[in-house]
Amino acid sequence: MGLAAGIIGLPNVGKSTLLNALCQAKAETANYPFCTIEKNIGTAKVPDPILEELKALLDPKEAVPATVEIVDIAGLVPGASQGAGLGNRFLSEIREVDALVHVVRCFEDENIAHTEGSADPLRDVELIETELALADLERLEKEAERTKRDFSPQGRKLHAVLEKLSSGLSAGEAVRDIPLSKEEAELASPLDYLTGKPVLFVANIDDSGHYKENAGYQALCQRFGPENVLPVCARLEEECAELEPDERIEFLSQLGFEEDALARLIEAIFKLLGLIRFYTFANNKLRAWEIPQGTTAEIAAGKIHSDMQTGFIRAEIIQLADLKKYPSLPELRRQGLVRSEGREYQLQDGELVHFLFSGGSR
Ligand SMILES: Nc1nc2c(ncn2[C@@H]2O[C@H](COP(=O)(O)OP(=O)(O)OP(=O)(O)O)[C@@H](O)[C@H]2O)c(=O)[nH]1
Ligand SMILES: [Mg+2]
Repeated sequence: MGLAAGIIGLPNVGKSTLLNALCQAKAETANYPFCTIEKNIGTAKVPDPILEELKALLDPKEAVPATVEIVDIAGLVPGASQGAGLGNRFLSEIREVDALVHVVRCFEDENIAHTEGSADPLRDVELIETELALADLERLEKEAERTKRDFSPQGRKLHAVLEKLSSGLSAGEAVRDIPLSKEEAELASPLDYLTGKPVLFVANIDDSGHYKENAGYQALCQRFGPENVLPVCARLEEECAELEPDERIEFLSQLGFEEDALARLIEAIFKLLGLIRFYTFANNKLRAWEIPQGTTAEIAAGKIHSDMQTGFIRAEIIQLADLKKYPSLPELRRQGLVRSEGREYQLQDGELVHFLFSGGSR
């Protein structure tokens, strides 16, 4: 599996419902806590305006979007760090993912049980964050114990960073919010800590479509910043997940939804994971590929086929803006708009790439 985002939150808040909406998956959802025990894994197609533009220019037989892996993890409850509700196992599943999508119940529905009695978005977030922080503190203690006899200069530096993380966490900060120098981050690997992973909040709102007036959504925005909170009505999105994209948008707009919340969310998860896209066009097939930012051309070629990595010669790079002016490869070449790059070149988001490798080109 490549980079993956994990859906976390209290039990019965709509995590599996959201996975089904995002990935057209068939995870079991039910109106009782701990419906999910075994994690569900899905793949979401990343909506992509550049792919659409390339499709219009190149007229391929097939166009395949990039994807992102999403894992729906069992609900956490207070005490999870001490093993409550199978907490330890679920926490270790959270440890395996690279970013967190934290679902917060902001919908009113007296028929849907809430493990804490009633929904209170900020308190609910804090319950989860406290469990994650406690698990991190435990890990920090183990790490400090394991390395306590390392008196080398590196060892001393590591002790100092662990101390810094530990006092930050004890004061209620998440590891991701504790400023670390590059050297400190390399020593302590903050991404290995649950509160060190990048996070996005999903306000699961009711199906009225008026999310701006939803008090829970507003409270989350005020606390975490509107750029980090996305409103979605998971149940409604799940219901229309199997419609054709155009029908879905029309259905939602009739209900008063002004924007495609699901598309915005998938794009936000993609960015949260630090992914970018490059495109290939070969054998009449246009395809978007997801790679971590900073991936070299050689490694990117290997994503398509291992032979292309081992036999890598060079990558020819075309920009969408140039393709719009000259929509044919020979013409682009004549205009000097096909750039050649070697194996160490780091691909940039949105580039159309043609790989040359011993034994072929693609
Ligand atoms: N009214 C309303 N109900 C919802 C919404 N989203 C989910 N639900 C309902 O809430 C219940 C729980 O949903 P799930 O998706 O199973 O919740 P979960 O967070 O995966 O729960 P666990 O796996 O038990 O932790 C189901 O009955 C859903 O239909 C929503 O936006 N509005
Ligand atoms: Mg579930």
